[in-house]
Amino acid sequence: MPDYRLYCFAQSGNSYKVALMLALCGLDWEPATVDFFHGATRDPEWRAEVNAMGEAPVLDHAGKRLAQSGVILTYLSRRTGQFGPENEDEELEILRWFLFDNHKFTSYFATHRFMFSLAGKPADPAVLGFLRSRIDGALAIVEKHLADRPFIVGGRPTIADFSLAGYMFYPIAETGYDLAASHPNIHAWRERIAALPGWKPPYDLMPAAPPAT
Ligand SMILES: N[C@@H](CCC(=O)N[C@@H](CS)C(=O)NCC(=O)O)C(=O)O
Repeated sequence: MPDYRLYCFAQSGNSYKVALMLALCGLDWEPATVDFFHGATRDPEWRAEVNAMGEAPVLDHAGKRLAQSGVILTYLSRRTGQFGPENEDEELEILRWFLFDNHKFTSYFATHRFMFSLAGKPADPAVLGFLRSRIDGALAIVEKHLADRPFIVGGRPTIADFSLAGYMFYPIAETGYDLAASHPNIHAWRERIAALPGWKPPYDLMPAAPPAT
């Protein structure tokens, strides 16, 4: 049995953050697919047994069960000694970007993508418009940050990159964002991440959940 078990699904960029870390660290892991589009994370039994917060990803390792991608990334970097901070300043900087990512970057980008292409029903244009305005603001902040540095923290790839990049590798038809055309620094950064040994895109790392019906 593999050392790590990740409750995940390929459409989940939050899961991809962790799957990518597991792959880049060369760890022995297996996915446990979450049937997200048919309500798995809202099922009271799933919440009681797997994650009371009703979210993927969840990682099982050595008798521990961990949720929240930022917590899991921190745990894995501590366990492996890879992609973590080298001092307290970097630790705080990574935490700062995790919080920004979870609140402003991933959250709006993922919600927009879900409504835009995955929900299985037409989205309200006003809601999409609002989300796009929030996303554009967050993308601009990351674009500027990456203007004069190769990675988010410390000049080398860290778990901060894997958090922020969670939704950066999905097809344009899914996200509605052509980042290569609109955000050259973000595009160059994701190319640097994609060049890391062991990198794979989300649909090659995790099984897809059956789509909404
Ligand atoms: N902050 C959480 C977000 C996790 C999250 O929102 N996961 C989505 C899938 S990508 C989910 O399970 N959502 C369930 C729901 O909102 O009902 C993390 O970083 O792990």
